[in-house]
Amino acid sequence: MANSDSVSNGTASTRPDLGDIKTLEQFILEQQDRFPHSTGAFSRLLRDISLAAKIVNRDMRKAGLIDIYGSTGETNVQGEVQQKMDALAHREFVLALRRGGECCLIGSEEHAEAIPLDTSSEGDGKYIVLLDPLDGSSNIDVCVSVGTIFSIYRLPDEYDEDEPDLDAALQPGTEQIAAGYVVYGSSTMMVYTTGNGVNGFTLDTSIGEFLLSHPDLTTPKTGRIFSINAGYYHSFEDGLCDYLDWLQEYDENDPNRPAKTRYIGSFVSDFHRNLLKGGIYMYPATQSSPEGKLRLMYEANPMAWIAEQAGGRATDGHTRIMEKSPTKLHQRTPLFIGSEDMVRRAEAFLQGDPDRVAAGE
Ligand code: FDP
Repeated sequence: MANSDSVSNGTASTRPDLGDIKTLEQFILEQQDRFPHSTGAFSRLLRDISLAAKIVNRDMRKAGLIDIYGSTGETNVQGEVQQKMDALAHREFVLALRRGGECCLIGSEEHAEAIPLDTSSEGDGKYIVLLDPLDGSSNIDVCVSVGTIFSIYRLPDEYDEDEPDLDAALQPGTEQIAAGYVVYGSSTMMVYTTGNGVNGFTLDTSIGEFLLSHPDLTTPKTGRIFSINAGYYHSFEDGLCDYLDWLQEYDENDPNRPAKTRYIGSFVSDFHRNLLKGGIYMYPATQSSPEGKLRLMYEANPMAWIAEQAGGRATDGHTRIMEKSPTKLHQRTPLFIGSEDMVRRAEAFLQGDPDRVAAGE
């Protein structure tokens, strides 16, 4: 965005005028115009998602003032304590998608089964949305950034949109038609891809619009940041411990070592920072989470596609994330995601062949 707010003497001095800004909605419509037979249904679906994100953002900004901190006293399908904001965010996204009518099936971290939506009145109901309504929610009560992750699939032809079953949602990540996230941080940003690059939009709360602020986002090929919960070090496999040791070694020929640890414990926020600055986020198998902790369908797949579209890489250490065949909605996977060279090197260590990637290249 040309002429965006510049900061001088500690104050925002210029504001973009109308000629410089592009709203998310305008951007989506421009993209839609590229497809002559488009019905607009997909554009409306993205609008519904962005509307829910704005409402979640509004509620979250008031979290300390109204009674939405803390847990609901329930556990979700994964056995994790459900926060009030988890439940609220889930409800807002389901409501927005139900009202919009373009989505026939929702899979949410906060619901054991996929949720079929009545598509008889509004919209075409041709889309499936999988989402983590509020990722990193254990951080909410302490004012740390959290996020929403979403992944969109088309309902395969063999399914009826009036009675879609869960199997319709069990598609590999390569079948996604859009993927994105919203980070509710120092500012609120929505980042998404439809397979044609990655674009980021910052919420201007004064006008209630997401504005294009990060067009054609790309991630550095390598970086200096690694994000992992090192508290589990003793339960990591040897190859991973070796990689972590390697990252922390000093090498006069490698400006990226020793690397820096940055771990918020909020996947969206850790991913977003690494995407912009260059780095790797890792959540491997551990003793307590032998299949990894993150969910394949609504955490790993959408972020994997964004990473790849930005020039990065995402694997479980052996297999490309987007090629994994899902067998259940809440399936977990180990995840190594971020700058291409860093993920490749992690894979080389995990596969017992660290010299495959030459040091310092
Ligand atoms: P949370 O449980 O707070 O929702 O996806 C789950 C997640 O957070 C990620 O956002 C985060 O990176 C990870 O779990 C943190 O797990 P650890 O506390 O085990 O590090």
